[in-house]
Amino acid sequence: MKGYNSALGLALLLGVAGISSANTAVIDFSDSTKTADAAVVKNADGAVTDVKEGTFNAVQTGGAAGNQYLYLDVKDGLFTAGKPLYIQVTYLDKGTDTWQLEYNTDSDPATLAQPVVQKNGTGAWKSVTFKQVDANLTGGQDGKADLRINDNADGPETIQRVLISDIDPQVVQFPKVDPAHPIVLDAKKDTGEWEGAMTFQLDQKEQDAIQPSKLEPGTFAGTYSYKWDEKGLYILGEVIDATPRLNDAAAPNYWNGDGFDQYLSVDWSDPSHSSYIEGVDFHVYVGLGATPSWAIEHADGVDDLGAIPAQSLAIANTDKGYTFELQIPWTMLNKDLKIKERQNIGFYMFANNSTVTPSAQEIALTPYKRNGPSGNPSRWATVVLSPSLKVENPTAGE
Ligand SMILES: [Ca+2]
Ligand SMILES: [Ca+2]
Ligand SMILES: [Ca+2]
Ligand SMILES: [Ca+2]
Repeated sequence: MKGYNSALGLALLLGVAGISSANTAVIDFSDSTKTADAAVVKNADGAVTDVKEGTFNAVQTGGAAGNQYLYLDVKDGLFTAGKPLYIQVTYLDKGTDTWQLEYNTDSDPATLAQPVVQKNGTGAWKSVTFKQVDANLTGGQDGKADLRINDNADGPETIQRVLISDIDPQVVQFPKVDPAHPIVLDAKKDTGEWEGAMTFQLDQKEQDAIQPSKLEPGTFAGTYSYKWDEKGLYILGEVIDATPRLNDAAAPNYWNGDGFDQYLSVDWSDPSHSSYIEGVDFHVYVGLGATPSWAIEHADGVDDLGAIPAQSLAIANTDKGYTFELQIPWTMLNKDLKIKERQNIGFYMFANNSTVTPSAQEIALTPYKRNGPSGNPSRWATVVLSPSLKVENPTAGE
């Protein structure tokens, strides 16, 4: 979690998107005055102990077979089955063992929420926000619990807070391009051009969708900044890469090497839809090899667009990797598309790294720990296209 405040995220969505009713339950072991509509269930295999880590109170699971759970009961009827449910868990990244979230659905009272969390022993508090679209919290677990943290009996988990909401606590805004400082695609960050942008910092092993992560500290990291205007979506990538621009993937599979995947849904009225709708949902493969190239996957297939034209991309090698500025024109996705201020879009991305030739997607860093975004918009996050020129919470990522 990098400077990201979930309460602010909720406030932003309420204020910016005008959604008037959010239901949220929270159990906060660090500040019990914030606990609402959720309680621990003391089953025999869920005997947690109170602990203090730094200045934060938390609970710790047993860590061994027979006592490996933290069970939670959410207020009955608070959440409607079939709507997206967001479950944000704040945990201590201590040890290199694993844990997983299990929640009540109609088919299984202990359905696994992907992904299983792999810890990396940094000793820092981290958070992960699961998005599930099949939850039905009917108290199907022991003691009428609705969900549980399973420490996988491979070492205990220290949990500070669990927040459950039917709106995304991670919602972020992309600011609008400042007409006084237009974005010039020249692979240079000029004064004012990218000021106030939404920025994702990707440099952690736990951000890697491919686990166990091959990320070696210092060899690959990226800062990806976003703005928008009526013409398109703008992306600045400042990438550290010890093996820069390795991408010789055969068309159209430009995701299979250095570059990035950009997922976009331009009608986000239903964040739970789980297959692509033509004209709405897109997966842009951006390859940043010697000849940068792109392709768009959509409901009806994949269009190979070949080399990225100069009016859409500028890229330059740097002493540590590469820097690029890219515009994805809205009309490239859908020729009739009219994007409006304050509208929500569905969003997901991977920053891809290859260290080998022929190139491969060996590392895929993402701000959102929601596996399986390809072909499935229900795994994507919500972004507000803000009329502001500057975002209030300029960094996100877990
Ligand atoms: Ca309940
Ligand atoms: Ca564990
Ligand atoms: Ca520039
Ligand atoms: Ca590379």
